[in-house]
Amino acid sequence: MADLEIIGVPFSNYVRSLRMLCEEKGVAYKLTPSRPHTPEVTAIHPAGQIPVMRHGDVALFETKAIASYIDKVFPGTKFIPEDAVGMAHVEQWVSYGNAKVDKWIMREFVVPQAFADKVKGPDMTKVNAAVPEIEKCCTVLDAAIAKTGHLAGKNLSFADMLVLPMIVTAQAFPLGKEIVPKHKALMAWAEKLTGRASWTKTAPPPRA
Ligand SMILES: N[C@@H](CCC(=O)N[C@@H](CS)C(=O)NCC(=O)O)C(=O)O
Repeated sequence: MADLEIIGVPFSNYVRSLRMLCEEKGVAYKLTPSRPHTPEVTAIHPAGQIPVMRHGDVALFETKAIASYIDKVFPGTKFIPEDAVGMAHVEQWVSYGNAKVDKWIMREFVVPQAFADKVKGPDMTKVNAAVPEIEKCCTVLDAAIAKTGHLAGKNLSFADMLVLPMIVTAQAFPLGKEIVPKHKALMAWAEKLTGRASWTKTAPPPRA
């Protein structure tokens, strides 16, 4: 079988989610650490976002589409179930992760702080406005996880792998460190999953 290539910088949460899936399935892959909007990325993603993927003649963009492809094409444990309900639950939590968790934690909270103007500092009006929304996300995730220990059904799925990096990243910032630990099931889930080899093996190198 052709080599699987995941294209995108290792500190992207979405890149990490796909790498976790490969590690969990035991799928060998090559990581090409390209930034968004570079030629090798725009050749595949019309909006220049990472991650993108190549596998033989197949080129794909959008994390969930890539994950579905990898999970179906390669042997090993399925992290997106094949039954209708199981599959829909994974889809549901991936959509929620993208629409709400990524929006409020990454776009409205982490990015304004991590990439703040060095002189002016972060736009704390924007950051503070995200706080109640992050609280809501954590409450929703906590309630779902409290039922089975995972987001979708009782087993580890790609939905867990998509959301985990976002929840961990939130805690790298003081307000996130206050909010997330108030949610006990969510914290226990994060602690358990960050102990897995799929997490430790996909740690990005320290930023230069
Ligand atoms: N919906 C996309 C989102 C991917 C995404 O937001 N990637 C970020 C890096 S983590 C990116 O490429 N940002 C640059 C941009 O949006 O222009 C997916 O699921 O793959």
